[in-house]
Amino acid sequence: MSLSSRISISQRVAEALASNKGVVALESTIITHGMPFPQNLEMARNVERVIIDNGAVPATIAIMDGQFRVGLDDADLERLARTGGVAAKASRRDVAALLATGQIGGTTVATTMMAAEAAGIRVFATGGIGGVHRGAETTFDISADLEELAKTRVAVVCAGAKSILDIAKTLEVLETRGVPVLGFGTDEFPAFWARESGHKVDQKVASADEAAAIIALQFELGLSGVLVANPIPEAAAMDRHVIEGHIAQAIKDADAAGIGGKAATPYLLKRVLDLTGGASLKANIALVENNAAVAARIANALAAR
Ligand code: PSU
Ligand code: MN
Repeated sequence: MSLSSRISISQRVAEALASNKGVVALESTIITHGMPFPQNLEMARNVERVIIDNGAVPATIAIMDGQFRVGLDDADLERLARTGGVAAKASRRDVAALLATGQIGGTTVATTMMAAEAAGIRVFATGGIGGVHRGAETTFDISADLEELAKTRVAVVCAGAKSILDIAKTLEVLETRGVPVLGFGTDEFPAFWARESGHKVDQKVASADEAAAIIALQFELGLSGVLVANPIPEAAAMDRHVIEGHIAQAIKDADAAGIGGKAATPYLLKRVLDLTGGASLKANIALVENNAAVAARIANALAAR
């Protein structure tokens, strides 16, 4: 029993995997729920372009027409981007229902990892992962992304975690679940829009080759996924204290509006976007492109081993 009966891999991605080329998986909740149209479509296309420019093959993943689609073509990318928040936000618990009913779903980090592993893709680029929400001691809101990192052998390149989350608790859970966190060129765990969070990573890596060596051994030993934390480029980074103020406001607004559960992350992202007058969206796009470039280099280094 496995996911393979419900996975449809595009020809381009299948050929790349068969010839041992670097392949980078991309999630699609960031397209459906993370950004408004048309910026989401533009971002999705640009990120694929960055991966190609760095010598690897992109594989955007989504649930469509009763299948996990691995490697969307441009028409499906546009269909997904236009569907936006009307699509389901597909977490692990939603998979069977969405596949059985043929609904369209943007895959989160967790479900994108599931499909990537099943397809034989070892590297995945995203913006930020889900984690432990602030107040989780009463709400129990801890993203399924952390569980998936603990059991699925895929390396996820992200810009750390947004401080809409409790970063200290997120790092604690990653430690408990045995997930290594590699800082790409840094020993500081980045906070998505800002390069610093005040928290350290377990291991700093100086290059894609160094990251690939650890990732390859982690998978060979059958241990878990790996989180690669890659800070937002200096030029695009936002002031940590300014963004903190907006996040505090957004969390207050979410509480007042009674927003929780799977709606929490999309609501907070949208609220921060409004409060920063769109600046947070520009930074978000820049960091995703930066992660795609690093993921492509790591995927190529893994393929060359
Ligand atoms: N962070 C972002 N944009 C996003 C997400 C996270 O900046 O779109 C999405 C990712 O798909 C992530 C998901 O896997 O939110 C986590 O949601 P939850 O906290 O409900 O598990
Ligand atoms: Mn949640």
